[in-house]
Amino acid sequence: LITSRIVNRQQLLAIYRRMSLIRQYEDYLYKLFLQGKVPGTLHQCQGQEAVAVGVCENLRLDDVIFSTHRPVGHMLAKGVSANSISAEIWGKATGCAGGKGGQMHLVGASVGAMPSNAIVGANIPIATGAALGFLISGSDRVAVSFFGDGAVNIGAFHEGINLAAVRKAPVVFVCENNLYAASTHVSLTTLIEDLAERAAAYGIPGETVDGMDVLAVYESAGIAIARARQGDGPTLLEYKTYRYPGHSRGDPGNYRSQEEVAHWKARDPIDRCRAVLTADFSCTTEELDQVDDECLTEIKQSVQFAVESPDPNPNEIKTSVFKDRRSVK
Ligand SMILES: Cc1ncc(C[n+]2csc(CCOP(=O)(O)OP(=O)(O)O)c2C)c(N)n1
Repeated sequence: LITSRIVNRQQLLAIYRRMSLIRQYEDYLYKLFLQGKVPGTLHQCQGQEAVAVGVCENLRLDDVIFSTHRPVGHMLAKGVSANSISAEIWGKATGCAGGKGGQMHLVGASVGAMPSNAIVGANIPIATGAALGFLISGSDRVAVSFFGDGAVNIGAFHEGINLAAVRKAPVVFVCENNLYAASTHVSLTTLIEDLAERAAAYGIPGETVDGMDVLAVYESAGIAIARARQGDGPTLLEYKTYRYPGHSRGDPGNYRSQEEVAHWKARDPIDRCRAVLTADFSCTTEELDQVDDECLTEIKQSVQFAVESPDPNPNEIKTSVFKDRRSVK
């Protein structure tokens, strides 16, 4: 079997579980959002699960990821608990950023999920900096920067990747090309179709991969991460993917045709993973449905935990906030 060359049954089931957790988390929160129960807006990642999970399944706990304004998938994939994510979204003291960050500022430092950064492209040089730190300290840890197609024309993209390239920093650049930066189609801002071609400009390897196929993501990311770990420097990976919902919850996504959305949904990464598990590893529908049920229970419990958690203490409003030392008496 081709599949068993890449993963065994247990590994693919773990991958399926993570993807199911992410999809159902996002769907459940959207349901609550429509009921007016979620504070703030949400940037959701349904459709993009295979990228987050396929990449993170190759990482060690002490490797680090840097995420974006669309962080839930990356966080759950790296092992941040649903409880701490939900509590953060509800602005509670038990949240992963103490309730001060909200949905765009998730973090899980103990599992290597660095604070997500909502400034487009900003995490690229930050990930490079972390990787340079690993290099200088002689560790074999790896950093991963996730960003969208909207980041590839930001100055920080060029500076960050070039610096990583010349210093052979152990970092993997993961572009989630979901075709749109908010409502702007990628073809309006970038004239090349495969964004990974940009890698040639920095003298590093680049690869464009089907981001709706978790096994293709897992395999390609595995090669890039191993390369970085063994001292061969960075790789630019581009995953062609699609976000099913609009950019944020106020966006119905009407700039996309129904045919286009249907085309991508027909290649759904979770359906495809189920099909492989069934065909190649003889998983039953009941077995996979049970995994889905367990994930949903975990998600519902996390929301319950968030709702019942205490608000942050107002006296702590200034803790963990950057202070300009010149103004501190
Ligand atoms: C530097 C900067 N410019 C603009 C914005 C506003 N903004 C937030 S998300 C976004 C679109 C980002 O698109 P992309 O990078 O492709 O990621 P996606 O939303 O598709 O996941 C924009 C323009 C921002 N946060 N930062």
